[in-house]
Amino acid sequence: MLPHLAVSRRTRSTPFTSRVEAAGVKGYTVYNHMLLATQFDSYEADYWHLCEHVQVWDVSCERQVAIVGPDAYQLVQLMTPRDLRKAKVGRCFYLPLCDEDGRIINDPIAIKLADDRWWLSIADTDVVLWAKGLATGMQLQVKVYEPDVWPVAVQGPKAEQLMSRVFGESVKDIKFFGIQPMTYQSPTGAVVFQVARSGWSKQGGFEIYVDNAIAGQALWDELFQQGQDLQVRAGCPNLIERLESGLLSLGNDMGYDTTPLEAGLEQYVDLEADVVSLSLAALRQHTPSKRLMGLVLDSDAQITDNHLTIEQQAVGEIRSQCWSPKYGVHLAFVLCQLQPLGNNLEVNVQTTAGSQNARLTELPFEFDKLGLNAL
Ligand code: THG
Repeated sequence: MLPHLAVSRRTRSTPFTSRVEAAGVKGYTVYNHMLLATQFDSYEADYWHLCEHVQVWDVSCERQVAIVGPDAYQLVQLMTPRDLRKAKVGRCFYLPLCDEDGRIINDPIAIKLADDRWWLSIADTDVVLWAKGLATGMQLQVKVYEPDVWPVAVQGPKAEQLMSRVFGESVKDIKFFGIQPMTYQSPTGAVVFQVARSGWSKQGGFEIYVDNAIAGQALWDELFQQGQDLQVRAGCPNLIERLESGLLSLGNDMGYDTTPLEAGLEQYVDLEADVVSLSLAALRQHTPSKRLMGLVLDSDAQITDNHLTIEQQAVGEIRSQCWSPKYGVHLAFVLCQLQPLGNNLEVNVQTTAGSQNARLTELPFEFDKLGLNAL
């Protein structure tokens, strides 16, 4: 018998769990102490459907850490090395959160809802505890809590078409990483949800921050009714799609063992900014010893070992990997040790067909430059 996940109150369900199960979910992971679907059909079938149609994802596990009060900006800025002084209300920001050594604690999407109200839409670590500790220790005037908000993502090339049927044409005016309140006419009356153009795929789409479970369930059902002819399906973040798109997964690809400069997130670090941030002093002094890179293995043999070697010497490890049906190669995110690696871009990977050569490259993958064409 396959091991199964025992679900209890600790492995929190969501308002959509019964619907996800009715849609035939095949696997779960636990993320922020909450259920997250990993698979409905095969990874590959889920992938092709996501790239061609539209999916509705229960991403309730992207919990919100609300930071509310006159010192809200100060606390968010303390937690991130990204300069947020010019952040505007109604915008989302991808942020590394880093500790005093510059190590990554989380990589949320921060949402500025008002000057004194931020949400951090977090990845899988307990940011609320750290944020509360900082607020108490620094005597900041803020409330820090996890509100009951259950994000629903609508992803895929037909997402805009489906969303405009449910929320009206004006949903099309939301720009990438913009967020605005949108009205949904639920069977029990009008409700307003924050809607952003974002999501953990590069197929286009939106995220709806559901803060009313009953209306949210009606919205879920409405998305499926309105999307029938668009072949809408329940889905979830997809391993293949996110590797092809270069989206990092905290705890897999980077985390407490990496700084944003090692994880390739330097574009979200403002070393020169004159702001009060816990990690900036350490990051200014920091010389990276590792680098998260892409790996292309032109073979369909299975990878049997996570180590990358050059002449038997370990130079890095595979953090996430998949078979890309679009490019006909294995793709991986690998954490390389810069000292033994040097300038080498050719490494060995152990597979069921023996030791094979693989190429290292910068992330995100540039398939054109790699000479890889979609099959
Ligand atoms: N949506 C919401 N919350 C989340 C995620 C999400 N919380 C957890 C996790 N995902 C956080 N991690 C990421 C990682 C990448 C992106 C979003 C969240 C992302 N990156 C784009 C990119 O890399 O191209 C854009 C970044 C930018 O231009 O600023 O979208 O998915 N609500």
